[in-house]
Amino acid sequence: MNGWTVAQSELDATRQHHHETIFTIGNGYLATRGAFEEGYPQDRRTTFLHGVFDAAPFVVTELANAPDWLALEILLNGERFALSRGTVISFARELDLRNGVLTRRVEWESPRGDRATILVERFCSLAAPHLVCMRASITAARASEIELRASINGNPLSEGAQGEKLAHWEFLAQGLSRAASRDERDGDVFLHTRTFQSRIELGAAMRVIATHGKETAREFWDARNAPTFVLRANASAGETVVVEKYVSYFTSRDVDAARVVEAALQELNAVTNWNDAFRANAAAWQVEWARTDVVIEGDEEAQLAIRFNLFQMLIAAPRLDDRVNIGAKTLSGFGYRGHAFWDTEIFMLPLFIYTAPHIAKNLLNYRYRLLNAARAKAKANGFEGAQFPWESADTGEEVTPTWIPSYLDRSQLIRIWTGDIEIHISADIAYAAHQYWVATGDDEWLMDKGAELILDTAKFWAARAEWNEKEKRYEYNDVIGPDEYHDHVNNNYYTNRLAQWNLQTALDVLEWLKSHAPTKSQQLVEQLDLSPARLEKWRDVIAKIYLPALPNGLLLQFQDYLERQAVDLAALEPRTISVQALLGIEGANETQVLKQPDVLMLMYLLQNEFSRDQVRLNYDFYTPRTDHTYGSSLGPSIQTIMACAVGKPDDAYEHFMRALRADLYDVRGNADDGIHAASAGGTWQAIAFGFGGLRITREGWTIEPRLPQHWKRLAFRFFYHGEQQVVDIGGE
Ligand code: IFM
Repeated sequence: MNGWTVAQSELDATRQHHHETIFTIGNGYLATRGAFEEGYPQDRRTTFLHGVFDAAPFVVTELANAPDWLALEILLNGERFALSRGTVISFARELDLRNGVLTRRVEWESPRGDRATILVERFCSLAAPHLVCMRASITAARASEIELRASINGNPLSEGAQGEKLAHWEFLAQGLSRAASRDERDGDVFLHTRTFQSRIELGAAMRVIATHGKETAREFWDARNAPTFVLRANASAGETVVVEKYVSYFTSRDVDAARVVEAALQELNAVTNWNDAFRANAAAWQVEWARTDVVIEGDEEAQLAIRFNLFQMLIAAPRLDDRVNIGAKTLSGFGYRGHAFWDTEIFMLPLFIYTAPHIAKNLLNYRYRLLNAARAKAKANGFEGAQFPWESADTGEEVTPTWIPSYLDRSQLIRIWTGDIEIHISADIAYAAHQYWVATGDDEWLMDKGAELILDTAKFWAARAEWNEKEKRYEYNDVIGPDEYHDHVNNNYYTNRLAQWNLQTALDVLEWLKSHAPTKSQQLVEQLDLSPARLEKWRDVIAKIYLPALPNGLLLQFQDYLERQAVDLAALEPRTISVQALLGIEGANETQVLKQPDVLMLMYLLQNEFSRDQVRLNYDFYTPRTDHTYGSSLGPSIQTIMACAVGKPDDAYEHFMRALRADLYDVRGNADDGIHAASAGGTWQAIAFGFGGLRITREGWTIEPRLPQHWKRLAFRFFYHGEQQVVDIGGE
């Protein structure tokens, strides 16, 4: 095991969709699932481009599955290669995390008995993000005619939760463009297409070159919406025919709509050969890993798995675009339709804040750009300020489906409440903006954007607070906290405390602005109407917000949590489904079982405010009440950090491995839908803030290592105020 290679050694059709997810490759502009080039029954072949959304039933909008660059048919003496036909003599697939290259080697015998070894490599260039590259090498056992049909399929379908298909692309044009300097037969092809509702235009261009083997014929098939190059070669026994396929994408999000095809064709002109394209890609990856890699010695599984999770984050991270976010399933599947949640700010963003602040800034700018939509949401609900949507896509309006068909019975609709009442996301975003500032010292960003975001979310919280005259306190009632097993609850501790934090931080930031950027401060005071009376109201809410807790320091999940029914989770074992699936939505709601423990989550976010004893008390209380294995995939990484904080390294390791394995081993049985991005991002936090015991303040940083016993070394890097810091625990 070299710690960098995710490998599959057998074809397993029952795990097809899971494998497609984990063999996703990408470059932060686009990503492609690990479907086979030649196709396979029921495959979910997708390429998603950041920001390319289109309207869809129920889910409002979804990432439109983009024209498919994988399409490659291979014919051996006229017989079409397919893993579902003939005999698969051997099969091996490897994803090299160091450089994002996915390789598949298959020995195949056709139904008529011809044999060939087929090797296909592909990558999405990190150096040239509009470019994707593929190389197929075919070695036939006897003298054979080998034919390759390389296409761009302009009509890929999206797939709904129950397999229903949806088309997003309207064909505009296609053709052959002949590059004057090259052989007459060698033109590039292009496809021009447009999404139906969002009217995003896309130009894709393809170049196909045979680099080894004698090409005997080459044709352009002008099949509508599937422009295809066909290459034929006669190969002697054991001779390898090599064909390279390069595809580039540009959309009207990147360049003027009139230029998408031209830009895609130009991109291809920059390609010289496979080795150069590969080298540039590998060099770009080296830069990424120099910032992001985590070294774990003494635990091969954890070493590979942490890199896999980081890789998934790196291929989803928008490096060049601050108008997009990372969906809860990255760009790796249909799950959640590309929508972004609080998963970004609380689970993924810290990784970028500390290892690639420029990416963190892009992600935060996305929220800043969509402040007006958040203001509109607040206003529509009768509040002032900015209320961010629970699910967000391209416009910043709320895109949480209100009703969705039941998984069990499609004729029944289920009401989804999160878009209406899971309001903590506004404070989560403010928290992330502040965290970015603390870690980077990027005062300019705070002045230009962050302050406005923190102040306007505070305005929302003050407006949303309900005064309870009888109790003489402010409350947030009828909400859903991070723990979604309980909805329509009153005074969720996490929500109330983070709202209070948001209000206090807004006051602090305003003070800071007054002394560091008085003009900006004055401008924001006027623009957001931050009158003395309004600020007084903020102080009043801060002082009188209800934070349900017991005198001994136990923080209450929500107001009447202790009146819910206690459940002995051990008594429900063995089980392979969540408590909610077992007891039903209503049933789980009536119990104390948590999908994830908000209180511990909050203690992590505001860690300087709680004593170790209080953390331990809450940890011991909530841990046995949490559905760790089948509940929220977001929980385990944070649970790791809290287990480290209370000195339980064995528990910490168990939760950490649960997070690390979420997708690699499909722990929850839903990795088919895409990567659990929050879990993947959270694993870095578990390393840094859990096992590393890293603590960051505006004054500096400290570490308090708490490694699992069998780990011999843990090393990682992070940026603090622009300087890269190295943590190497147990190293020389
Ligand atoms: O944001 C999460 C939420 O906390 C639990 N349900 C899934 C969402 C997307 O990952």
